[in-house]
Amino acid sequence: MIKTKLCELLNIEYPVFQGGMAWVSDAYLAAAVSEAGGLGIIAAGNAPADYVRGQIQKARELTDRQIGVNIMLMSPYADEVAEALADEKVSLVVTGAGNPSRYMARWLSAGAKVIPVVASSALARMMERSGASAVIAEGGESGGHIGELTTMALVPQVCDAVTLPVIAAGGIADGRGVAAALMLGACGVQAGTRFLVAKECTVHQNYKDMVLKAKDIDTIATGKRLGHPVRALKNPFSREFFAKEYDSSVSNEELERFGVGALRLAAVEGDIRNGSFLAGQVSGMVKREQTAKEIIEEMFAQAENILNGAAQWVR
Ligand code: TUI
Repeated sequence: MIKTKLCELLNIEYPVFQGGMAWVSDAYLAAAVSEAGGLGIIAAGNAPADYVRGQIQKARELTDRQIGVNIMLMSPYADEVAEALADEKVSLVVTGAGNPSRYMARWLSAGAKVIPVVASSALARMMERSGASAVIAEGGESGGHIGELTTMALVPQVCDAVTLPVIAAGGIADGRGVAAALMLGACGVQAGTRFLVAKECTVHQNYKDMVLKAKDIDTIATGKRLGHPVRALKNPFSREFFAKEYDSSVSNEELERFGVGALRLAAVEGDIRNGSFLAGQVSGMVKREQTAKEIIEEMFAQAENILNGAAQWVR
């Protein structure tokens, strides 16, 4: 059994978070992951507060276990979602894609634990001072909005920068990734792409099939020119975005407009040409649709095996 301080902090059996994926991580997936002993997370993404409230209520009907909610700070609805999370007494708030300082006091006074995603040790330190319970150090191998550093470089530096528990994210899809993350100093992991193909995940089947068929080199990071790089599977949409980005005759406004609605097209419509299929570099090693329980149990059995065998290398 693998037990870390994250298990105690959050009263979970396995130190694993299911990543809050916009348009993908709904109440059904989050409840399945929490029921399986991990920490399920609902993603607010770019949705308004009413949608988020609905998902929280649904999740509370599906499970008595704790569920987190991920607030995407670049969302135009971030203010109203932040207030809704306090109002709904969400016990665990995960933040992404920005600095959540302006909301921290409100969430903490509502009794929430706050676990921000950080892409640098500077933000990790700031979050420690602001009262975060832990931080998620997410490397650029991950799907979706990404920072500059890789997981391998970021996690140990964040571990050195703070005394808080650190959760590693980006590039982790199986027990090897879990074991490696623990060796880097993390006390848990967050996985998105692997849970995207969970049987309980309600995303369009075409999205799952694209991940299941992907090879190691099948993701691409676009949007660097706009200041918010995003990793997605290669398809006509992401290739065209990439081409436009390097075309100086295309304005930033035109580029922004081109991306609007593409996440919904991928997740809801399964539009394999025009959708933006956010997924991590580990897509190439995600080969099977399994239940959330199977995914977690397999990941941690493998990690335990590896860690048990590791002493063979030490003389
Ligand atoms: O947030 C994510 N991944 C996401 S959000 C998302 S929705 C979206 N849609 C279209 C365009 C952009 C986003 C899809 N995937 N991951 C967490 C994450 N947070 N990765 C990197 C960061 C981050 C970056 C900078 C967190 C904090 C930060 O701080 C900046 C600052 O102001 O200090």
